Amino acid sequence: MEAFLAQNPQAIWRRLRHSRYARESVPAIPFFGDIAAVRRIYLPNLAPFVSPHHGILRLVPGSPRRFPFMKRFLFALLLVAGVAATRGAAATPARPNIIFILSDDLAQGDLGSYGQKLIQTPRLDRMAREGTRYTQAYCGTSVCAPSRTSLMTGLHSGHAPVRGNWEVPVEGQLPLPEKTVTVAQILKLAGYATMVAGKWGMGMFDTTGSPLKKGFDHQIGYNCQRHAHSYFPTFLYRDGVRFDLPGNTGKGVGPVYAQNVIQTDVLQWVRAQKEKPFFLYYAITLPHGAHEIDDLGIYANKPWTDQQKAYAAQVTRIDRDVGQLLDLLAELKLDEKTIVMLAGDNGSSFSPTSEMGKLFDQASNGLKGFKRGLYEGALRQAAFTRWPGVVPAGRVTDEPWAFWDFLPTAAELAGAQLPAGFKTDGRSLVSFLRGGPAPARDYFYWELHETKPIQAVRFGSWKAVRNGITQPIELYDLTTDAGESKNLAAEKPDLVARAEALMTAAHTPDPNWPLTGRASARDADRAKNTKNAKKK
Ligand SMILES: [Ca+2]
Repeated sequence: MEAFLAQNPQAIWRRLRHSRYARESVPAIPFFGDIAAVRRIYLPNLAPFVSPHHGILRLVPGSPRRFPFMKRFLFALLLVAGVAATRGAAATPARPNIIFILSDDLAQGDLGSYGQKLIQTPRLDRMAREGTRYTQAYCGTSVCAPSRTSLMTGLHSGHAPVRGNWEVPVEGQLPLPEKTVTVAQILKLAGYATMVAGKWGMGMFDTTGSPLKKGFDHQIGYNCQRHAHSYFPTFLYRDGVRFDLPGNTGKGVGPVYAQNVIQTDVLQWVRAQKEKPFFLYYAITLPHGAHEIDDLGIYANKPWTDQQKAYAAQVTRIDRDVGQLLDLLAELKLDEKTIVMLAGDNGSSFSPTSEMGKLFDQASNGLKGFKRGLYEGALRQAAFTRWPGVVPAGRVTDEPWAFWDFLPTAAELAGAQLPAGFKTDGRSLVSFLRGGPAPARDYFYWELHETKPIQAVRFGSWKAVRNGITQPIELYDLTTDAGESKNLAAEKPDLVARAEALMTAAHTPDPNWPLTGRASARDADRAKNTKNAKKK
């Protein structure tokens, strides 16, 4: 093989040089091995014809493409790729740009690719077709702050420092502790430029949970989740510094739509990234309530309520804005250097019998439950990944993964070192993203501290839910009953015992998050916030 590597490229190059040239390039070849080895051994001879990006080999326009030559050429490339892969695949990381778009409360059933008919999402549907769509992608847990904490920290909600929405006076949420490491810190250390846009919700700027202390170079948008309930707020933050949105009152529609300000900043920042790979965490606040928008667009004359029109317009605005971002990647020729993942942060926020649920029939997309619960409708996300040439296009998979897998996935893609002693509950999805099977694991675990603490665990196709520590464990077989309608607990006591043991093992006790009720400090903060709200 060494002889082949040393000599055959020369022979191929000679033949290519004397063949006819075509204007179009041929499709890219995903490359799974050591790109540095290919560059070193192969490209010096074939540089005019091969454009190497991170993990991709593509013939450049003008390459010869007559079939007999091309067939041999591609064959030789694949051989080299295979040889290089066996020479130490992990030696040089691909280091793509990484974009994670997290929509607040977007549900599977909101999108055309999951069956929505009334709300238009052509660009997101195309994104799903151009990549892989997941039917069993699980959020961290089914409300904002703990779900995002799981995404950022690689920890499930039995280990994470934030396991519920805890508002801290006068603005912001319970901060991530100083010692908690985020994916942004890991990527920043690995040389990535980092940005967070939209809503943060894991600590104000003067706390240990500030995004600027958690690995982000640049920030635009809201910090506090409550502040983000207004789409026409009086101010936003850029790099932790407050700036006004003139004319807005924070009460209903005003002149400046916050998402427009945020989107403009995101596009500018991406355009400016030339030196380093980048990580963009785009936590879009739409379509969470309040359902406010600056333009109802194609829904203005629909025979729907104002809230229904605004909600549909919010979802379609996500579609437009994500489309603009994807268009920018294409313009900057970053398509094949950039992995884009998109997900909702929890299931639909609506009951199927609500004003939205009834019209759009999207609330749980055939599943049971919605936001603030732990049934599948609360946990399964609208989610897809696009990375042309690497992530298979048109793949739809029902293999499960969860938000806490993102950190180890991003770290592997970036070739980043994890800090000594760092522990994650996640598994790297890199092989799964590229078309392989999802990583094996013993179980997925969730807890949620809203009105009363609740827990759920999935092991294999079994799903167990406990709606309170004093409540009985319910057991469902997801292979035959994804809608969790038939509780099999009485028939399967051994599996119930196993579920209980997993729930116990997965929950690390934390004084902030007792399974028996609410922490008194949290109640005290809530009382202060209520008092402040009355004063206003
Ligand atoms: Ca949410």
